[in-house]
Amino acid sequence: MTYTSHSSQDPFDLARRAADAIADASGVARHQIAITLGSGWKTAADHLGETIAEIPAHEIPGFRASKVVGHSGTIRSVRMTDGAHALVIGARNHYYEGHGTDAVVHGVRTAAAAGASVMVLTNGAGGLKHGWTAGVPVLISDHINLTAVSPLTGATFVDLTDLYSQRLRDLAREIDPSLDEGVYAQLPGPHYETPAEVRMVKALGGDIIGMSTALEAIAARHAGLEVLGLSLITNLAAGIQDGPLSHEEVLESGNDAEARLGPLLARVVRRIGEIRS
Ligand code: 8IG
Repeated sequence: MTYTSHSSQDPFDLARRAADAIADASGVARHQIAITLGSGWKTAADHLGETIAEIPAHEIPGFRASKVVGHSGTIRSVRMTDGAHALVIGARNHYYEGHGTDAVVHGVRTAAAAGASVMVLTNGAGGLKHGWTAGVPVLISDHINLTAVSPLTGATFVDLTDLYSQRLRDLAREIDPSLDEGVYAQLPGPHYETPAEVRMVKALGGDIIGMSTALEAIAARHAGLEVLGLSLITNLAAGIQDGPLSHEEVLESGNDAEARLGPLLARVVRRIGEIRS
């Protein structure tokens, strides 16, 4: 790290500037925990506490409003009941948007620069495990990165054992013992899978299919963050469910599940805060 020359193009430098802009706009110097909101999780953060500031993503260096319907496009600073601050990132960049992996993991790097030690990554995803239905939240236990890229460059041989923290999964299950878990497979998208590809992922050991979280988790670990991954199963993956997949359907089951997700997320995040302090 000390040998790197930091130009203004440096992604870590950009994350530092984003964190400074968030601190300026919110008046909150440090955010202890950060949460990225995926499809279906949009209103879940409303239960966390008092929103101190809500900033349009495009006003913060390196962020852009997501083009995906169902993503809020803002960065929020929320004060929780215990006094800790949560950074709620409602502006995710997906790999399929074509801006490269640095854009994809900018939120995670900004979270680390803002002082966070825990990164909660949420998403909407397709489910492959027998017995799962649309609208059920599950914990991510591990991942298979099928994008063929890494957000890291150079000799950054980061260890990914226990990437999705066992400690945080245990804690989430103390709150909701019914939470199942599974292996998240990230594909580049933006198209959904063919039924044959879904069978492939299943054969490889994947239980959840999505387009966002594995790359972010890798960058989070590299940045020193402890990761909790939560997927909302918004649809059964192609070939597992009857009939074709539609984004509208995905949004709909997200909306239906939000009543359960909000309290769940709030209780998990607060509990993480209690354990930390
Ligand atoms: I929401 O079935 C959502 N995102 N790759 N497959 C992939 N991504 C998804 C899916 C799905 N559902």
